[in-house]
Amino acid sequence: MAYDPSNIFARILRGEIPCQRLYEDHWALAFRDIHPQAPHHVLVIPKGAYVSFADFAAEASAEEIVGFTRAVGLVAGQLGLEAGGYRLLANHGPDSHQEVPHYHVHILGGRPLGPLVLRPAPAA
Ligand code: DGP
Repeated sequence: MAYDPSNIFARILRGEIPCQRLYEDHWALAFRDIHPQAPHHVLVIPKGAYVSFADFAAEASAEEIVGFTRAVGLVAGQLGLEAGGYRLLANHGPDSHQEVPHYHVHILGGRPLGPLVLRPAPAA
């Protein structure tokens, strides 16, 4: 799938749309999810143009992968989530219900999240 530069996170990166920014460095931008599912629900996105995790894992440079991963860890730490714990989630493709085609990691935390529960499969 080709990268669509008009996606909403690309527009946030270009400053065309506001966000509740928590962290930014050379590799990543972190901001609060517009529909929070937990007391802390933050999205961390790479600065580079990658559609999803699969694209990032295959195409990003080692520096980008390290820089981005460190940024995710830094943000989780800055939010004070290390002791209590947090969940990382990245959706890839239609079965995952990925909505925004720019790679992003969700950081979820701030309360006990319970086990990961998915919707049951629709009846055949
Ligand atoms: P996903 O399903 O993994 O693609 O999650 C996309 C998330 O992005 C979803 O939780 C809602 C969030 N989101 C969508 N549009 C915006 C926006 O304009 N601003 C912010 N802050 N979050 C957004």
